[in-house]
Amino acid sequence: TYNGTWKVDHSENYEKFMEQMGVNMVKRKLATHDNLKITLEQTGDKFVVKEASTFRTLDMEFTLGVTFEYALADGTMLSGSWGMEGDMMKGTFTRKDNGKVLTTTRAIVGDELVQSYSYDGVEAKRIFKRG
Ligand code: MYR
Repeated sequence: TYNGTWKVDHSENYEKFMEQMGVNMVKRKLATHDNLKITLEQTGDKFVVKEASTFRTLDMEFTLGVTFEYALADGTMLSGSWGMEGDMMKGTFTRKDNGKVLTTTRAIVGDELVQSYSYDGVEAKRIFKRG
């Protein structure tokens, strides 16, 4: 189950990923220590998400397979949806400013939540522990 609170523990290639996304250096440095915390609560196809970081706090919800909009911390708007492939969450989102696609997955691996990100040929991971 994805339910619970997850705190980022470490990241892989996340700075390169943000660079590819066009995030400037100052914000990348700050984002490296964003203390991202995500609380997920799934009921059937519906997820309630609480996001907290040094940048902001955000409450939102989405339904699997249903398109929604999501603003990144820098204001970049994405539109897309999450789905399930087996036990893995798979998200496909399109940037509204340039039409490019960002894909992301969430999987529970052991006692960690691993989120992968892919954009324009660059991949990254963030690994979360229950908190
Ligand atoms: C959620 O389930 O947490 C809400 C929807 C997430 C949409 C996709 C998130 C991509 C985040 C990419 C971070 C990029 C930073 C430059």
